[in-house]
Amino acid sequence: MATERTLSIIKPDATNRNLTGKINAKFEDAGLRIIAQKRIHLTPAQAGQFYEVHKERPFYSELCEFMASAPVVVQVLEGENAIAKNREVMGATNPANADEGTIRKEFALSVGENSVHGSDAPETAAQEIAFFFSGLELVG
Ligand code: RTP
Ligand code: MG
Repeated sequence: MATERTLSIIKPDATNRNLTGKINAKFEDAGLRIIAQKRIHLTPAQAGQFYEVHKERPFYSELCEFMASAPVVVQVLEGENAIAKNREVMGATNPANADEGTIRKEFALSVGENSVHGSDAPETAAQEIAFFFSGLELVG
């Protein structure tokens, strides 16, 4: 098994409800190490750039507006199979379909306001990490 890094975002619905610590505990309990973390308030344009791959999807403008509506916590998680493991801990995109014990089952409000983002593949993880962090900020 390979040690991987993945980009995680604690979204506005979760920072608004002071859930950062509870969400981080789930990552750490699953063996994911938080090797970089910062709280930022995205502009709609920055959110749009981050989610560029979704720009043709019907929910794109709603998603960008939501991601810029309040601060987010961006972080890099490291561990064995970190990308898949993080997605397992997050649960399904729509909380109605998420398994018991997952972040989205416990905390998400809706398919849009679903508390967390996680990269979906090694290439996107590398791009998304570089979007928010310099190499010096990653302390493994
Ligand atoms: P993420 O990228 O945030 O980790 O989530 P994901 O892979 O599970 O979902 P994805 O299909 O990549 O969608 C990105 C985010 O867009 C919002 N969304 N809204 N209203 C809708 O039908 C809808 N579908 C997706 C969610 O916030 C989702 O996480
Ligand atoms: Mg995705």
